[in-house]
Amino acid sequence: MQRHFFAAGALAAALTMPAGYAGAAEPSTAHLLPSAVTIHIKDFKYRPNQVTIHAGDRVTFINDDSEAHTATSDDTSFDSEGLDSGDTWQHVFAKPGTYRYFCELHPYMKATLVVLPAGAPR
Ligand SMILES: [Cu+2]
Repeated sequence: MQRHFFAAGALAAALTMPAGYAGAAEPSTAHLLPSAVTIHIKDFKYRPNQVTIHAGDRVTFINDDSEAHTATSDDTSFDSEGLDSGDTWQHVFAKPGTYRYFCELHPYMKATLVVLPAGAPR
C-alpha cells in the first residue's frame, strides 16, 4: 500500500516537473507568512517535538518527508489535514493551552505545542 502510493506520487511528479528538474527540491516557502516557529516533519517525527509560543503566534508546518502526514490536535481544535511531501501549513494559535497533536496517518507520531498567554515570559 505505502509502496504503491509512493510509486504513484513519483510518477505524478515526473509528469509535472519542468525540464531541467534535478531531483528533490527544498519545499518552496516563498508564499508563507512570517511565523514564530517552523516545525519540520521529517523521518516520521515533528521537529522540534515540543515548542512554546505565545497566543497570537503563527506556526508553520513543513512536510519534509517523502510520506504524507497531518498535524491534528487531540482536542480537534486544529487539523492540517493531509500534507503531501513538500506541502506547508500555517496556523495561528489564539488560545493559551497545551496542545497535544499527532499524525492521523501514523498515530504514533506525537508532539506538543504550548501556547502561553500573549506577552508572558517563557
Ligand atoms: Cu504521518
